[in-house]
Amino acid sequence: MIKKLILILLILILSVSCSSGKKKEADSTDDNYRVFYEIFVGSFSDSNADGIGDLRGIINRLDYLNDGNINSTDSLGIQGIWLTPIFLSPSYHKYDVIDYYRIDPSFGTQEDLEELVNKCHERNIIVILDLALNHTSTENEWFRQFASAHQNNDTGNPYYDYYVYSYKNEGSSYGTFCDLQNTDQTYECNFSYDMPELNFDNPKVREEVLNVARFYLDKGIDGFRFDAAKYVYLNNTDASVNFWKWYTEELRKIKEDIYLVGEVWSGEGEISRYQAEMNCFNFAMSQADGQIARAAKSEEIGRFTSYVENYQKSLKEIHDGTMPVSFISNHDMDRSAGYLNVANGQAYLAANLYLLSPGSPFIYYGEEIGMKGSRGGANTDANRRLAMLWGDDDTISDPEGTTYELKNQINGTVKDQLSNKDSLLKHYSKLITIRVKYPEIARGTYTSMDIGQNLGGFCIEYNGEITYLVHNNSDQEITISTDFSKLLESCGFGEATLKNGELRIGPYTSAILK
Ligand code: ACG
Repeated sequence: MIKKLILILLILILSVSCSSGKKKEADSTDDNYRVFYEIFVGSFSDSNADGIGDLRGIINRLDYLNDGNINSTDSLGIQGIWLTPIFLSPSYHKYDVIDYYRIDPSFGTQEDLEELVNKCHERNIIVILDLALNHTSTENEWFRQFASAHQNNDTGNPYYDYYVYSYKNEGSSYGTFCDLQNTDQTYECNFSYDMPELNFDNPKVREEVLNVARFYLDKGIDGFRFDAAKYVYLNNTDASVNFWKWYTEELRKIKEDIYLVGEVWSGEGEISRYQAEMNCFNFAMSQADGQIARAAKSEEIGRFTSYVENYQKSLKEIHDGTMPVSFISNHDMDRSAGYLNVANGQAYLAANLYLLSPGSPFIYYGEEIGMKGSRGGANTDANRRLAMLWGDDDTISDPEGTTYELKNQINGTVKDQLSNKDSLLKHYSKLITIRVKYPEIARGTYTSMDIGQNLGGFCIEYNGEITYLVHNNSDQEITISTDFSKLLESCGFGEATLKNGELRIGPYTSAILK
């Protein structure tokens, strides 16, 4: 009996001491103003030792992505995941789909997807799928039927009009056409001969693509990234936009709060045409010559802040519900650690510039550890999609065709960075915690402030309150006299302090103030 009592007492003492650390707090975000994380599925984490990343690998890494505690410093805290295509496909990138209703066996099963989605929802992470609907694989049953119908002149075959075709002698005023074997016809193939383009004038094709989305929404998927959105009617923006208007309206009827983001990789004028229907990636922010990198490399900060202000304003004019979608890089781009220095702090400020900004920013997997990878002389996209550098026993390996050398990875692995409190990874984790703590960062109205020297920032208005955000985009500490009354947070390569009306702000560092 006494032994039992001692045991109970011991358990009580232990549980009290365990809960006396930092309080576990869940993220209560209930809208789509979230931080997303793009996972190139085949390169992220491998659960079955075949070297290829898979859905179960992602499930195994959920604690790394978001352990359910917004204060956790060992977890990133992302609130949404974009999975690059996961359906049956002959390629490693899977943008050419054979069957939209089958998960590629190298990635797992429908049950794995359901489990992943359920486990994500338990942690308040939403999941969006990449829908490459503009084209399929030539191995897709729809295309096989289409090809055979044309070869046999079987115009009664229901698949005869599933793809865009033309006659060889007619030529085309737009796009690329490939010869359809054993016929006098060609089919539209803008990306590759084995990626034929669907015919969206055909109501049956429209019904097919709607059914695909419906199927995955029924499984609990929260939204989609639309691949190659401007190609559905290439060089006919009116027709393309009309298609997306119809499609997104249908999807919203199924799920009102769906998260939709279109990939319209063009100049801002063309992108803006699509933004009345859905969010669109803001390409002007991305890559070496984009807004983020230029500001992080100490170019005039005022140019960046006015850009953010004007972009938000212009979006509000197009459609109030559409949000900015900032990012530095994705799987089609050279990784940012190739042009933003991690060791001197530039990469820290770059993270501030897009994660402390309005809307729903996207982090490309590996960005948070300064992973490198660029097309290089071999000119291959595989180098931009290298195996995640876990630094543990993950059996993930690089995709086929990779030529990038491991010795170039100078910024360390996840394991290295988790044990270094000043690492880029810890910085990303802290930034997301701050973003969740101050809802005005994602949702407020930004007005640019020009403070002078290399200090620039915003006055953010939200629910009748004002918060200030200041960035130092130089490699020097800056001190100024100010009227700010309180320093709420600082984050970056250095520290910030506010004393007796004097704001000191470290190199490549940002401050949130009242
Ligand atoms: C998507 C996917 C991509 C995928 C496909 C095909 C489409 O993300 O992984 O490729 O399913 C174009 C398309 C995009 C497409 C990329 C790869 N991305 O628009 O939809 O190609 C210019 C053009 C863009 C072009 C871009 C890159 O305008 O249309 O993207 O170049 O080629 C400034 C300008 C901007 C200009 C850029 C760059 O920003 O404003 O207009 O963009 O500079 O110069 C899949 C595989 C690939 C494979 C392919 C066949 O992933 O590896 O190669 O299939």
